[in-house]
Amino acid sequence: MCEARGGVSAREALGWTTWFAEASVEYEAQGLEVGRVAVQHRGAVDVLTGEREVRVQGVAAVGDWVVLDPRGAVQAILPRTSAFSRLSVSGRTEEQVVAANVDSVLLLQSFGPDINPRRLERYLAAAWQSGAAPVVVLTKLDLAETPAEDVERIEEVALDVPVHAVSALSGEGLESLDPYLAPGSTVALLGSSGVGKSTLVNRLLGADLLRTGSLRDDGKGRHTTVNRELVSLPGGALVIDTPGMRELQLWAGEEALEKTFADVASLVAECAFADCGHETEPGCAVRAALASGELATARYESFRALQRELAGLAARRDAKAVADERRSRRRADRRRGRPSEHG
Ligand SMILES: Nc1nc2c(ncn2[C@@H]2O[C@H](COP(=O)(O)OP(=O)(O)O)[C@@H](O)[C@H]2O)c(=O)[nH]1
Ligand SMILES: [Mg+2]
Ligand SMILES: [Zn+2]
Repeated sequence: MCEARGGVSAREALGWTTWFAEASVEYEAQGLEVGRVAVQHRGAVDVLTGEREVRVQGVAAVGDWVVLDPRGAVQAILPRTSAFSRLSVSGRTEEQVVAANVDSVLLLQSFGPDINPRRLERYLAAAWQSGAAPVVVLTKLDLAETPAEDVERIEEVALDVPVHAVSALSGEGLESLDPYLAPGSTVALLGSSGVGKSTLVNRLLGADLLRTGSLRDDGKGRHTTVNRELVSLPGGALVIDTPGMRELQLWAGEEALEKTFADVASLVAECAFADCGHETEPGCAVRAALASGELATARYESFRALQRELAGLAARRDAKAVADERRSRRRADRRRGRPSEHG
């Protein structure tokens, strides 16, 4: 491995840590090359090894560390430290990893009509599920008409998650992102199309590397980012830009929801009955908080809706697991030349 400035190896500059070194010992002993996925294509990925960039066959997420086989294909994906995922848009009950091995996930909304606490709750749930630290970034501060009120509305649902207001145009507030951009750390930018993800990356890069949407006549950003891509900033951090998502269907569990709604969860814990349905039971802390206005009705309804969504997801995952199991048993029976006993 070639040494770059300050004793940081070319691989460390890509976010390599002892976690990945330990996970790849066996592969490296076989002389196999390891690299980090920078861009995802259909059935192929662009991999940075620190010495070169290669396009190889295989499926992996941006940010993944992968082992390359000698023919130039992905042989293995090293265990992830974190992964921001969504329910696949294919219609199948599958996880789609949007960004892997990320330290912080920056959840972007732009000031003005894009400010949406309900959408943020959804992104926060996905962020808590990822294992990376969530951070909220409100963009286009230069266009904000009521910045203080917008920040307040968002802080109400962000709870202890930090909220930063920035403008990629004027540069205002950008220094507040410095703590997440330490050398070797990876941040992923997530949010609807047009919130200014690519513009922010370009600003941090100090160069117009990523395509951004020029304003259309209707004032909305165009959908321009087609690939998820990982770029290194001059300061040594790695940033994953993602294409805007029209909607984020959750791939998450109950724990992520409880972190997102820690305020609701602590009320639930105060209910007199452990299995309180928050409907008619006496001593219900949730109903009391709704009545006093301590808990906003819209937030509680949002919590219930996401809870139902995740319960539906869990049921679909269970059903799929059963179907998969039955299919693989049938295949094994066929291999043994026996008529299937499993329907
Ligand atoms: N006024 C203003 N416009 C911005 C800012 N950041 C991005 N934009 C504009 O918003 C549009 C969408 O930006 P883009 O970076 O492509 O959004 P993305 O889809 O999230 O990557 C473009 O026209 C940008 O010029 C900002 O801080 N201030
Ligand atoms: Mg973009
Ligand atoms: Zn209750």
